[in-house]
Amino acid sequence: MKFDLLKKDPLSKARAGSITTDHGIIETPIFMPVGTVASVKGVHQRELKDDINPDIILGNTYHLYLRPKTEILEKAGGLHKFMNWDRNILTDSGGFQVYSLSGRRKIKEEGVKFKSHIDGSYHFFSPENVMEIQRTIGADIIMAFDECTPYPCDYRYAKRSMHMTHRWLDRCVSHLEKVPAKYGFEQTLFPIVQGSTYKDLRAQSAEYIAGVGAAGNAIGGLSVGEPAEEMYAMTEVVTAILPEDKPRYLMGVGTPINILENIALGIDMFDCVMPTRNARNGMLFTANGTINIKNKKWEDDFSPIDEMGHTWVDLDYSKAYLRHLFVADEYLGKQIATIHNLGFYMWLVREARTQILAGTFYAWKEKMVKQMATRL
Ligand code: PRF
Repeated sequence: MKFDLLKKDPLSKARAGSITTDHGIIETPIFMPVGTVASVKGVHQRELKDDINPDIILGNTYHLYLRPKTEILEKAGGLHKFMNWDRNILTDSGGFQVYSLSGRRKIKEEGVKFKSHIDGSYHFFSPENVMEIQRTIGADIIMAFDECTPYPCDYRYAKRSMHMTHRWLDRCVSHLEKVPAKYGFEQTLFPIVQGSTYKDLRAQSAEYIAGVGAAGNAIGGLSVGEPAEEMYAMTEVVTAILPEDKPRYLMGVGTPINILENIALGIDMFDCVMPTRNARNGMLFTANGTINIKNKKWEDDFSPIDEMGHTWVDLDYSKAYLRHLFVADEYLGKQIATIHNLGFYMWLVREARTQILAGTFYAWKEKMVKQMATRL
């Protein structure tokens, strides 16, 4: 994997760059649509490619390991082939889903014993077996096994957990060297900074992670319920320490405003279920604010979903029609809303990149943040 830093914004820490992997180029800043179970919910691969056009999508080790199971992915020749997606994929390690989704779980130095949210069966994740599972899934970028601390989290727990995440990282790195990639292309491991909402821990963790010298680095443990200002403060501490010549990925973030603010703080990569999940609940993101399409006020509004027309659905369908689909609980409503929201998120990060390259990012970001805070 190679990262080229193309331009730095003069008024903020925003950067435009480009990552090259065996599955192509990822232009940064980037938003990665979430395809948890080998499917970006409600979107065909053809729509994903032709209409939304991301350079990279995300999958989840936790879910894929439980279903369809690692063995099936191996037989398929890896996740790219299984799901018919020939561009980049990143898999999260399970270091978050185990805590947020599984039933009972027990965290020890050795790893985490957890209960499947699907059938209640017991399983065990360790830094070693998570590296092996991610080798078999076969994503281009794979994540270290970490513990994502909850919010709030007391200092003693956060510190102990951070040190364990660092030890787990060392185990990930040494085990990965022993297990070769399976499908003829390179896989790159990203370590994850933790440290809850404590500046000194965040700085310590960032120093440790930077010392590993990975090709890219991630920040975890944020957007778990803390106020946005606290998240930004942590991002700022960490991006000041992580190497400038490597991409930085802020995990599970966030709203369109969170994304622009974190780009301004030096983040290059984002993922979040928000555009897809909120779409299924009838919430649409636009440059002028958010829309609840189920609201009665749209009943006879025959204007296009979004005049900006980032994807064809925005211009081809009216708000009144989309509202009707939601009220009637038609699948198509969720599909259209998902394409709209993903199209909007992709536009947002691409426009941010264009503005960074033009040297006009900061003023644009300030304007957009104000505009997008509106509820329409
Ligand atoms: N760790 C991992 N995945 C994650 C997170 C984390 O801390 C988060 C936190 N927002 C989202 N996804 N492994």
